[in-house]
Amino acid sequence: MGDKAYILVLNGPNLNLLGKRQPEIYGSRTLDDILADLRSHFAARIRIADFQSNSEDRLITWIQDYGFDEHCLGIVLNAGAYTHTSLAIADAIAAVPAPVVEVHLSNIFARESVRHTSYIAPVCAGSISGFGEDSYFLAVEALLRKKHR
Ligand code: CA2
Repeated sequence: MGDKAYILVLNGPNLNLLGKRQPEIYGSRTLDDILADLRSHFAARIRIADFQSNSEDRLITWIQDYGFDEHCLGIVLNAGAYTHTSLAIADAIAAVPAPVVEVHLSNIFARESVRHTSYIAPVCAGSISGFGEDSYFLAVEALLRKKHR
């Protein structure tokens, strides 16, 4: 694994509010807290880049831009509510060679039925849901295991 290798963590709509609103559902830690822990946990093994946006357009553009980069080992994607609506994000994931792991903090299958459908799950390498911030750690770990790439 060369120095240039990295994993991209993408967070979608409203995840910028983590730790600031509804801690009973999403926990009290901010996205920056989680990303800092993720980076320090994996520091010896892989570099982690990240972006967050509330815009479907920006998420798709990042998937396209980084998903074709040979140094990108994979993308960890929490698409937020776009998970349940966006055929456009699913198309972008299907179009790029980089494996994408779907993550959710909450167990989407234990919530309202509208959240039980994921448009992106069929085109992702795998999905991890319900482990709080550990979902991100498990997704990075999965991407580092070569057989999932
Ligand atoms: O459980 C997850 O990670 C979700 O992707 C979170 C989305 C939700 O629409 C998905 O069904 C499951 C919502 C993210 C909203 O994040 C907030 C964080 C703090 C306060 C308010 C919203």
